[in-house]
Amino acid sequence: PLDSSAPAAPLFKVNSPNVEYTDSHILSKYTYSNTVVNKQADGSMIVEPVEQQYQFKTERTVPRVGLMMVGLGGNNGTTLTASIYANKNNLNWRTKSGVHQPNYWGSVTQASTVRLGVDSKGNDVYVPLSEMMPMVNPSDLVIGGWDISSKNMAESMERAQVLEYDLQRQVRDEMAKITPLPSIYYPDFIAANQFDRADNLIPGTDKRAHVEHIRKDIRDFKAANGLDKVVVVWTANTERYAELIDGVNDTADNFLASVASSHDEVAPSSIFALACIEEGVPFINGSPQNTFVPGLIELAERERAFIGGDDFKSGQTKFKSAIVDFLVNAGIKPVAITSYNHLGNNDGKNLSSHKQFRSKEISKSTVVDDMVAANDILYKPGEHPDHTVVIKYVPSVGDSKRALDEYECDIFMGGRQSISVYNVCEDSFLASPLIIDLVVMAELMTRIQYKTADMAKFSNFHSVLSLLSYMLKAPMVSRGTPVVNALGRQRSAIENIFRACVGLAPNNEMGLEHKIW
Ligand code: NAI
Ligand code: DG6
Repeated sequence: PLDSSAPAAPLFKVNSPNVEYTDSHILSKYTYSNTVVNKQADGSMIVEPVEQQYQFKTERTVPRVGLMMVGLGGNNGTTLTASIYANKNNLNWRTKSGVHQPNYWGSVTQASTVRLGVDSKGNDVYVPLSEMMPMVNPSDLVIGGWDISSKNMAESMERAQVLEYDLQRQVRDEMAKITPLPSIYYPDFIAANQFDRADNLIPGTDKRAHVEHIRKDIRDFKAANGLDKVVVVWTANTERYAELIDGVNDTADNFLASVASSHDEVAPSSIFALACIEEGVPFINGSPQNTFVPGLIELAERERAFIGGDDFKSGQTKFKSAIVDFLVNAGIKPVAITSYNHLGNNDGKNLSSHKQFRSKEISKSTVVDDMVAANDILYKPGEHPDHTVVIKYVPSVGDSKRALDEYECDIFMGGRQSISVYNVCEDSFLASPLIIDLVVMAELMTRIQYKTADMAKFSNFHSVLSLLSYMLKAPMVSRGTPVVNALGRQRSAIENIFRACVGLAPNNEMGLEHKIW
């Protein structure tokens, strides 16, 4: 008989003296090659290739995982929950264009492949990214969470107007069984126009008591569903920025004291993050606000808890982080990027309020900084393209967001190139697969450890999960680390770290075998 606790057989096994598969772990020895550049006073550079030995240890058994979403009853929460149910039960639904099957398209872990290597004839061999490492199957996620709106998930799904009616009809009974847990509402943090839906609230104003309430919710959910692990994702409304105040949220201890005194500048999202840090549960912020004030980041590092953020990178920004990378690397100089958005869902309604819009404007505007800074032939130090972001609420387009971008570029010999992009997409269909990737990868990171030659024992990766950058508009990185926004580089990081964990060299595009006699 099959042992149900044994890890599933991998699609491929690496045959190398540097890799060992035990019943419980994949162990790899890996040489990390880097290039250290020392700039000299005269402007010249001394460049040294350096190598460091690493060991990686990955737990092979995939645990039973719960996903708890804050904002469960919103467009993303309901779309994702119903879609997972549809995938799990292989539901088909009919529209005027025919019969549709469920899929996980838009998820980099579930619907993309990576080039594993070449076969004996030199042909590329691709495997699903999800097969590179032992990962959670999204259809196995147990879903729960919180919302300030008391509607059950069937009612919320209907309110969202995202999924086709024939699919809604089929998942309705299952969705109706889930009602979000009451949540934390500090009215000042989200738009006043959200007041009407706030009828499912944890009582009181004691912020420390709110943390304890959320911690208990997580423990209860875990116990009730027999879960090994939980990951929490904030997909609730965009909040305004919390003011950064010395003595209030600048250090871990000051932040904890501010929670204890229920300081006004502690946001609901920061309460959730704190509860997760204290429970040792990964917390990911899918919205743009500064949930992770400096004191909270310091606390996560102190507790060695995993955090990630900020703001799902779904349509316009994902495109921008690919096209600007392409333009600048092609030697073309974007001088102005002008981005208009209009959308008619509840996210758009909340963002029609200035302070919440401002949070989104910041996260949407920082995405080209590293690409511009990388090319000092095109840009003088400190020079930056004009970058404008406009968001308007137009109820009649619902979840189908319209994004219009103009890239104005300087080209050869004083020429000009204007590229205009019109992107129409249902926002929740783009964001939902990102939530899957964030959960699948965050959970996986809890099972990978590393060790260098001078370390006595294995350690987890850094608390700030910068590997999640591909899915996030304003990627959070550990202190002193440069932010990478370029989409291609972000994806390479995922692919190559997974390769390292199974003892494979990074993918390169040299293709030497095809370029020599
Ligand atoms: P939504 O407005 O439909 O859903 C948000 C839900 O959060 C609502 O049901 C609301 O009642 C609930 N909520 C508000 N405050 C809460 C709190 N303190 N605790 C629990 N629940 C609370 O919005 P949608 O479209 O689902 O987006 C969610 C978030 O994701 C927004 O902040 C949005 O800006 C962000 N986002 C969405 C993207 C997309 O493509 N859909 C992409 C990038 C970010
Ligand atoms: C208007 O842009 C509303 C926002 O919530 C966005 O739809 C969302 O952040 C996705 O933005 P992007 O730039 O990743 O498509």
